[in-house]
Parts: sequence; C-alpha cells; structure tokens
Amino acid sequence: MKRVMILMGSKSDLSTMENTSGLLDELGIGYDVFIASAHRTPEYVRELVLGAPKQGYKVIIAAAGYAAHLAGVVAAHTTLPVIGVPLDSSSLQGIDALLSTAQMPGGVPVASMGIGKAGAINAALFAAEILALSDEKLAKSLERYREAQKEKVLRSNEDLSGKK
Ligand code: RP5
Repeated sequence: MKRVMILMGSKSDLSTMENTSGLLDELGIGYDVFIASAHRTPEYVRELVLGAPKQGYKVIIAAAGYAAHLAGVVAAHTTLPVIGVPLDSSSLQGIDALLSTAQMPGGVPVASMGIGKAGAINAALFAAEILALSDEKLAKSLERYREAQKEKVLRSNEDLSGKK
C-alpha cells in the first residue's frame, strides 16, 4: 500500500525530491509522485488531495520553489499531515519558498522542512516518524537509520585522526 503522496510543482523539482523518494525506498515506505502546481494546475491539486484519504495515503509531502503555495493549498484541502519542502529554484535561493511554505495562518498547519536537499531528506524522515507511530517495524528502521548516521560521523573522526 502507498502511504505517502509526494507532490511537486514542476518536473524541474524532481532531482531534489529524489532525495525524498530514495529515502522512502530505503525505509520500505510506499509512495506515489505527482507533478501538480498550486498555480498552474490548481484544480488537479485539489482533486489529488481530496482523493488522497480514499487512496490510503496517510501523509502528503508537497515541494515547490518560488512563491511556494503548494503545501499551504494542499493543507487547506485536507486534515492529513502535510509536510512542505521549500526549494531553491529562484534567484532568492529558496528564502521565498521557505517563507511561503512556513508562514501559514493559524488553523491550517504545514510542517515546513528546511530548504532544498536537507529539507527533502528530512521530509522523508518526518513522514516515516509519523507512520512509525503505528508501525513498530518502521520505528525500528528509523532507530537503525539514526544509529548508522551516528556511526558514520564517528567513523569520519577516526579517518581524520588516522591522517594526523
Ligand atoms: C515552482 O516553480 C516549481 O515548484 C518549481 O520549483 C519552480 C519553477 O518551475 P519551472 O518553471 O521550472 O517549471 O512552481
């Protein structure tokens, strides 16, 4: 079953968002990806989001650059958790997208990640953390991911001291 719906405003967002899909693959979480823009295809966004619960999606990840209204518009149409990923597509290096994604009016929350690649990675992990609340196997996978990350950092210290 696909538990995560990933939306992005343009095909040009795909390379950054492969950090999200790649990590979901690693964690064994099913997802579907759709290109849907809050500005260019507003009706399609609405249709996808309204249909999401019936399709079994539990979390929606929405990524966009420029005036990134996608996550907010998605959140306006659902009470599923919405994770926003602001992308650095414009000459403002994603600050525009970050503010558009994060600065939601009270009442319609979007969990905004950071800009770009790190945000895309964290979106997958945050979605996994939500799903892990009712999935013990996934919770264990997340613990293993953290452990592997820790070991990688510690190993890089060992590599450094080996060079001294
Ligand atoms: C946003 O505009 C998209 O999310 C993308 O980041 C940006 C540029 O889109 P393209 O002009 O490359 O299609 O809506």
